[in-house]
Formats: sequence, C-alpha cells, structure tokens
Amino acid sequence: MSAILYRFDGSPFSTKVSHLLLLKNIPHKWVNVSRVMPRPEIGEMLGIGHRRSPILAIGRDVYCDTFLISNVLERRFADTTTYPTIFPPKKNSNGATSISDATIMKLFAKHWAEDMLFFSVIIMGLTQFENLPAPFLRDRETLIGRVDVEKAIAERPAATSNLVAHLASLEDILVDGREWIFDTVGPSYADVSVVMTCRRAHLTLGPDKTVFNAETFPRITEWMARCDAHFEALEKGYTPEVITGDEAAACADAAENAYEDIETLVGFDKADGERLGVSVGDRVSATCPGSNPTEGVLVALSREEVVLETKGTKGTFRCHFPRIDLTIRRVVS
Ligand SMILES: N[C@@H](CCC(=O)N[C@@H](CS)C(=O)NCC(=O)O)C(=O)O
Repeated sequence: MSAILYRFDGSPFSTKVSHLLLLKNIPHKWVNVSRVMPRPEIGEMLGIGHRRSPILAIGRDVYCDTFLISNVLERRFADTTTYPTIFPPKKNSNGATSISDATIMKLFAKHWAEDMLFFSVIIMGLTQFENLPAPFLRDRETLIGRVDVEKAIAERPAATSNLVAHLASLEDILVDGREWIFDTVGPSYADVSVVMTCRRAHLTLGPDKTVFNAETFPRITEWMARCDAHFEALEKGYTPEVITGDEAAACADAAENAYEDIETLVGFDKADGERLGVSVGDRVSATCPGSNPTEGVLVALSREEVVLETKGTKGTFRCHFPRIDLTIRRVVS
C-alpha cells in the first residue's frame, strides 16, 4: 500500500506530512499542485472543494487536513515494526505511547503551534505582504480577508515581540536538556509540527536575525538543528516519484483495496447526526476553517471524522475530514 501526497513547494504543511511519511517509512508519491487556485487535480478530478494543502490519497480514500492525516497514517500503517509510530514512547518508559499522551501531542501541535503560532502570530502578524506577488496575495485574500499592507507593516515589530513571548515557552520546555519536545525516544508528531512552524517564522522574519539565534534561544536553536539533521538524513534516503493528477487517478483505479472499511472504522454517530440534522445518504457540505466547501453524499460520521462520497472526472472518491471546527450542512436543492 502506498500514499499520494498532493502538495506544493514552499507549503509548510506539505513539508509536515512529507516528514511524517518519512518518519513512518511509508512509500509515497507526490502530485505537485499550483500554489494558487484553481487546482484541477483536486477540484475537477476528485470532486473535492477543500483548498487547504496538502491532502493525502490512499486508493480512493482522500484525507484532508494534517490533523486527520496523522490519525490515518497510524490507522492505515499500524504495523509499527515496518512503519514506526509518529508518537514514539517517552525515554525510560516501558512500552508504547498511550492514546492520552498521543492526544496531548496532537492538541499541543494544533492549538499552540499551528492555530496560534503559525496562523495568528506568523502568517497574520509577520508576513511581508508588501513583497508578495500580486496574484498570490489576491488568491490568499480570498482566505484571510483583505490585507491592509500599511497597517501590517506598522504592527510587525509588536508581532515579532509576541513571537518571542511565545517562543519563550518552547525554550522553557527544552530547558531541561531533552532532545525532543515530549522527551520521546525520537522526534514525534509534535517536533514535526513545531519545527515546521519555527522554520516558517525564521523564513518570514527574513533579515531580522534577533530571534532565532543561539544567544536569544539556545535550546530552540540546538533543537531546530537536530530536527533539520534528522529530516535531511531521511530525505536523502527516499526521493518520492512525482506523478501527474491523471497518473494519481490511475493509481486509485489500480489500488487493491479501493476503500477503507469506513462503516466499521468511522460508522455513524446517531446522536451527532441528529444534532446536525444529517443522515447517511444525505447530500451535505463540509468546510474546514478558512477553506472552501466540499459537497458530497454523507457516508460516515463519528466524533472524530466525517466521510463524504465525492464525484470528480476521475470517478468516485471518499473524502475524509476531521470533525474539530468543521462545518457540516445538509445541502438543500
Ligand atoms: N489545518 C490545515 C492547514 C493547512 C494550511 O493552511 N495549508 C496552507 C499551505 S501550507 C494552505 O492551505 N494555504 C492555502 C492554499 O494552499 O490554498 C491542515 O492542517 O492541513
């Protein structure tokens, strides 16, 4: 079984999933999509409206959002001898990481590193909007709203100061000399997610070298170098083949098990279906925050995941989303 990552160069979340695939030793290919809309390999071919990058396909199952993708990698590649876990155990512990600890890692990564640091502090506070090519800025304004460039420039020093205040907590986490954020035997999901955020902050700050240096944040500087060395070594060992959207669809046709056993794995949460006013077989739309809706037929709904059947020019697919912050609506025709 192999996976196909729809991604683009310069997308930190794409790098995040690339690194998770490498950590887990999962064979995979890449479909390179455009940095801006439209992305026909996803919208037209798979019938998926979601526009956040990356997405991951395995057979005819397509997984959106890296929070869900992390669960799915562990679910679909469960044999940890061949596919090491992305939630490794703590040093000096006996046995595997519990669901409780893995969940804390995921929430720390999502709510602190991604939603807070990546989006609020870095993307909204530090992006040098004045240097972005106009078509790119216009495209991203459809997601984040109109940007007041003068205001953004004026507020940047305060945003940098806020970044430093947030990074002080990360420095404190690392101050006891631990190698990895959760003191695990190797890098975990949390390290992958937090380092992609720090790398983006470093890049976004451009010539400002006052934040990421060994004097201001000695532990963070060492930890980032450790992460880079680890992932560069993994990247040297595996170069994903780059294929087209057409070729990716042909892989879906050829997949031995076209679909996961969704009815058993995800099922249907009746109480939640009632809250949302939806049932299996309904036409619904699912929208992640800051994304476009995906429309399809509801196949499964749990507290963690929702699955819609979508139709694109390359056939029928099952599109999976994480439930956290997802908007689900019945489509009234
Ligand atoms: N919560 C999403 C966030 C992904 C995300 O924001 N990706 C950026 C690219 S790194 C994006 O979608 N940008 C707009 C776009 O690609 O159209 C996830 O974890 O997958």
